[in-house]
Amino acid sequence: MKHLLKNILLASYLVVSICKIVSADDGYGLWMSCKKLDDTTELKEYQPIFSSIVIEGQSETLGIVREEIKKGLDGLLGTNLPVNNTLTTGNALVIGTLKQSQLIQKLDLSSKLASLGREGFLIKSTKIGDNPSVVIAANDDIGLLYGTFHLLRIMQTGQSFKDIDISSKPKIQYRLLDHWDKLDGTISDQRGYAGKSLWKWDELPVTVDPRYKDYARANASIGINGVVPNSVNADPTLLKPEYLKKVAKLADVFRPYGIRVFLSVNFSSPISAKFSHDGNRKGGIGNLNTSDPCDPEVRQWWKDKAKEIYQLIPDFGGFLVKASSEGMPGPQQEYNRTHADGANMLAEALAPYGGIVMWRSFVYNADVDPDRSKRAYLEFVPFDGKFSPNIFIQTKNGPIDFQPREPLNSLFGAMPKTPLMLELQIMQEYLGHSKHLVYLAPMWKEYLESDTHAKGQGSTLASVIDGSTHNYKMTGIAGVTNTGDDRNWCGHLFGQANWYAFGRLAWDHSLAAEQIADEWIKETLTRDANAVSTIKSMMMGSREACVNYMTPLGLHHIMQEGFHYGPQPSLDKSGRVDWTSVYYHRADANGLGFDRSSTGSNATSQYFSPVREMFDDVNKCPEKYLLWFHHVPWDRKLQSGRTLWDELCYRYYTGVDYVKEMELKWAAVEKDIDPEIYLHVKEKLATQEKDAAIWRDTCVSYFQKFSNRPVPAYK
Ligand code: GCV
Repeated sequence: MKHLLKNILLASYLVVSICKIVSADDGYGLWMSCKKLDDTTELKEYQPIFSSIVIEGQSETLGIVREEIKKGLDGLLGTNLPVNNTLTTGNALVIGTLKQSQLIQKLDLSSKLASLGREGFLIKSTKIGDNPSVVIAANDDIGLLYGTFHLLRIMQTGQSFKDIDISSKPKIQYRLLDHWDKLDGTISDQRGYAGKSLWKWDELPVTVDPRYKDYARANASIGINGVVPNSVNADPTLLKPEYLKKVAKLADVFRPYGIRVFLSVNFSSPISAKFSHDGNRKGGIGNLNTSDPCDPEVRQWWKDKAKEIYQLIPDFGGFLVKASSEGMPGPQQEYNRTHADGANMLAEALAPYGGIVMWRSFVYNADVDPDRSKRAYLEFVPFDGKFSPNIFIQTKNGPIDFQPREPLNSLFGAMPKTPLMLELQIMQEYLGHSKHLVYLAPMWKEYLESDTHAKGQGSTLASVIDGSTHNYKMTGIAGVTNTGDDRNWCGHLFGQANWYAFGRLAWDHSLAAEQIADEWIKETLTRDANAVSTIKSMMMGSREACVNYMTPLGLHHIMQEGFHYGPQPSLDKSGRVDWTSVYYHRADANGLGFDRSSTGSNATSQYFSPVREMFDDVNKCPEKYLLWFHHVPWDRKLQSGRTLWDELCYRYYTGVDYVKEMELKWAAVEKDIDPEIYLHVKEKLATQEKDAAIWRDTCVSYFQKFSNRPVPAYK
């Protein structure tokens, strides 16, 4: 009897465990799992509208549209909908282009579609005959794919189709993900926070990992249309014929999803390997003894290479270049040539095929200018108008390097004749890697809405990069990706929200960070209204909390050298000052902060008036940038009424408190979250709390040595 009872207990334990395993969510499905809607009101509205799907026409992309809409609708509605080529029943969802669909042609949509370009779409409730229907219409199949994903988003987020009439097209033309992946599968400078690279170069082109398709699908669902698969610290090997065949295979997988492949290239590629002297950073795979951009043989080498690439990849996008930066070769030191000389040479090679160059402005040089933040402006602004029309200058949001908070990079607005492409970082290199929950959309919105005043009030960053301020002929945005081969793609489940938000903002920078969070939570985690609002409240303040427990009030770059995770406000072991924390925070007995005003490095002069005067004046400078632009006395009174020292401590403490609140909020939504995801995030939050406290305690005790004041009590 005892034995029997034991067996029954064991059997029930196994059943429960298996059920848990089956129902558990490992995060692989991202925001696209389209689980059955459990809200009966929504089902009641949606089910009768969609009794069949009609798609006229044939193409690889339309095949994907068929696959996605069927899988999505069946998943959400719990149906098994027919997908037809013609209308047979009433109440259909009709998907088609003007070119291929007779049903769409009859609907008088041509004038609306005329303004939507190749990638835009419309979703509209209408009548076909006497039957109420919904249509997705576009000028091109890729527009239909974007429209399909948007329709599923509408349903996943529980919006109504009553009188729906949506027209959407991207505000920015090139919307890219940049990988920092190396050919050996690691990520440049140990930035692999979500495992190794997705690309298995040794298996390609013979074996094509099915995950490439899932990656393309996820990107297409948020409107990404280009991928740079390799690091800007580019290994020239990728330009060898055998590697280009591998790249071509990736391009074949991505193409029907509307995604083009671009490559990071090493400026010294044309040089023979025997002349290279710093491993892959210095080149080369060619047979020349120079990569001087003014040398006719070098120019020909790039033209031949471009021709070879386009024979394999007819829609190849172009080159991304990190030149004369952090040890990467370039036109300057080696050949005494300019950025324009270098970029124009590559642009000339790509132009016949419609390719572009994304030349990065991430440069700094201790020997030339003691304030690193000024360097890009000094090196690039004089060349405005000297770059060929198919060149972008790709520029990081801030003047230093993806810090938790920086003011806007002064280059934006200052190059009216050269399209600037915005480079954001999704990867959280300086914001807790994949260990911290930090929702980045509020930070990106802060930059996008920053007003450069380049052409008067309203010349926001968004209007610079979408081309409206200076009438740029090309527009672009790139995100350094946080994806890797971890099962859940991003290491931290909430890292997915940043990938998602980047794509959504690249498509439409006017979307609110809160709306994007709302969508992502409903698509990924739960549709329970209370839980959605709790999780949203965690996400929305998480970036400010991170700023507070790492680098409040305009502090920056006080993390451990190299690894960029924990705090290191003191000198490193070498005792070197340049480019270490001590150089950036400048703490002394009088106060704290880097004087970049007109009494200091005068970086403020690089901004347009009245931003320049605002940053320059310690009384007017927004406190979030205070220590970025000013060296401020410890006893100076801030807006809160507290002194600088007290406010600094206050911020460090409230930052950590926010993480504790997130833990409580997460515990409160446990019942609404998949158990595997719940535990995963719970553990990450515990690590975040511990490490945020290390930031606080290390920085407060370090700065206290200079302020020589007690740490105030806040509780
Ligand atoms: C790929 C920072 C990062 C480097 C990165 C560099 C860049 O310095 O720490 O890992 O190099 O930016 O953007 O080129």
